[in-house]
Amino acid sequence: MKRALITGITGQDGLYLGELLTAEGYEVFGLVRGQNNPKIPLVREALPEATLLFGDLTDTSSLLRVLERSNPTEVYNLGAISFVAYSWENASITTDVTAKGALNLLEAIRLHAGNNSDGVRFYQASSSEMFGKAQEVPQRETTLLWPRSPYGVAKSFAHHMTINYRESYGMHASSGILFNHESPRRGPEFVTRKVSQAVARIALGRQDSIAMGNLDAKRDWGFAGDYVRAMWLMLQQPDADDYVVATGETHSIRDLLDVAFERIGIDDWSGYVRYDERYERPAEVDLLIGDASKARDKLGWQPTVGFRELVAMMVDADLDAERAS
Ligand code: NDP
Ligand code: GDR
Repeated sequence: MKRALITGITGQDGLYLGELLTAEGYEVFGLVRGQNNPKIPLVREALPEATLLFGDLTDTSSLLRVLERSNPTEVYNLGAISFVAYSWENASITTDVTAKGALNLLEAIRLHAGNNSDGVRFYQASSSEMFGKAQEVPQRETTLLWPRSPYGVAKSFAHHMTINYRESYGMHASSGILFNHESPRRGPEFVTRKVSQAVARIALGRQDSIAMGNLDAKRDWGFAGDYVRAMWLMLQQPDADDYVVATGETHSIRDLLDVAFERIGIDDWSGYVRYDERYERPAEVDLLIGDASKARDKLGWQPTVGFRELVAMMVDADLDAERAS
């Protein structure tokens, strides 16, 4: 039986990946931090067969202990401080977790596996935020990285460190450069979920308006359930590599508002959306659109959920949740 260790199992992607790996017959282990993590019941409900092990990406000895206990054939490093806006206010801890945490895990795997370090396959959750001030449209694996936030800088460090461990020690270490991916499980701080939750509450008369920042930024949004399959496919290849995972379509925050409000029968949302400069960022990433042709050709991966369908799925899920609360 294959054994997988997932860091960040309490997050959006961790839950979808855990479900995929369980369905593929893996024994799943998840790293959970904190002495009383409030998301444990959620993980236990979605992944009743998974074994949860306690540790923290900033504590290498805890990672070594978790590796010994799980003895994984595949390690997926999804753990990170992942909210870009937060990373300016907390640049140092973002660097400790999102950048150095990846190095701690790579090093722990090397120490754990000894001469057999190519026997443990490693996935690093890299990000389109690394492209930042995009130097090419669309962005591909070879596009120059120009991160615009402490989060993007931290992810760029982890991306290069993953490549370095592959080249230095022959580790089967792959980096997935994933563009934004969303779902009803998305954290409420991210713009898609913030909008879907607010729109559901507006539809039910429980909220009057929503405060937003820059509506002109454009993102390549896909469905998280599709994207975790790409992670798994990367680790099934004979050789480790780096892949862009994206839909190849880009939409502005205005487009997101159009589709979300349309779902509740509102064509003109201007009276419901307020500008609030607190949601502006010190440096913005204006345009992201990915070229996933390498993932399509080498992994046979392609997205199954389009933008409109994704937004409708999220608004519908939040309407159900609001009605049930
Ligand atoms: P989430 O923010 O939903 O999940 C992040 C996870 O990291 C949580 O499980 C969190 O645990 C965990 N974590 C935070 N700090 C630590 C720590 N010190 N030690 C161990 N674990 C920690 O992110 P997503 O699921 O959306 O994303 C998964 C990964 O993919 C992240 O690395 C993210 O940066 C990256 N990514 C995401 C994209 C997206 O669009 N979703 C796109 C590209 C990359 P806790 O619940 O305890 O806080
Ligand atoms: P992002 O996602 O920064 O792309 O990072 P987020 O949804 O936070 O922002 C997307 C864009 O929306 C603009 N925006 C707002 N954003 C939020 N959160 N709240 C608002 O009110 C608001 N108004 C406008 C932002 O300025 C931005 O341009 C996500 C995370 O999952 C990262 O971890 C991941 O690596 C990248 O996607 C790819």
